[in-house]
Amino acid sequence: MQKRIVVLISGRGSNMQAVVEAGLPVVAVISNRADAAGLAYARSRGIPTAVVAHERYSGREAFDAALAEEIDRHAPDLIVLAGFMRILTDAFVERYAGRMMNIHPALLPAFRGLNTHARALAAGVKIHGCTVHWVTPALDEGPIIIQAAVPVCPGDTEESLAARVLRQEHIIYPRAIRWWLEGRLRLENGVVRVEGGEPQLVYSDD
Ligand code: NHR
Ligand code: GAR
Repeated sequence: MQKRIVVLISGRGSNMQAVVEAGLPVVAVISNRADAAGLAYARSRGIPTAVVAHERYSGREAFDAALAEEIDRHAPDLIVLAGFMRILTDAFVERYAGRMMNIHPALLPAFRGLNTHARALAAGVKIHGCTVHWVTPALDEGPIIIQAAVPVCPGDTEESLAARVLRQEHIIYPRAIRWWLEGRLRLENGVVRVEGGEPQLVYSDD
């Protein structure tokens, strides 16, 4: 039977757009912000959208309960966090255990959390990138599915570095989701393997 993917966004939604344009079965896009630009793109593609506005709820538990209710209306097999900016409670993550992915704009386990590009520049790292991982209760610590590495170049700004990383995000996120769809992702002792042995690392200086 056809698998169903729900994507959670908070803003621009370019990763969601890359997933949709890859032909993956996105059945709904949900945002915690009514003004998220990505909602207009989803609507233009005829994909059902919903807003669960976090500021209307008294706390994280209440927000997550409302979010779960909206997600479950679409009966997804996979939940894809794509620039989703709210930390999720343990109970929410456990409800969707093994069924929720995130893309993080750094080479985990370096630079968990926010403002990753500014922190990478401040640290003087020469290599940076992005990571698709399974979501676990511990923030940005779930099993790594695929990473893309890019150089940090002399004269880079937060914006130029973010743009170089984002181009790779748009490549590796659809690839990771496609592996899941094909039933090729395995977890062995907390480490993700892809059946068929395709590389789980991409290097690029584009
Ligand atoms: N939730 C859990 N439990 N585990 C993860 O691995 C999660 C998660 C929720 C989101 C994405 C993550 C990222 O890729 C993600 C992974 C938001 C924050 C954050 O601090 C941190 C990491 C991520 C997403 N959010 C602030 C908060 O108080 C709000 C910031 C804002 O609204 O701009 O929730 O980076
Ligand atoms: C992406 O770079 C994504 O990795 C990052 O935000 C951007 C969202 O862009 N995610 C986070 O920082 C999660 N905390 P998009 O809305 O165009 O996909």
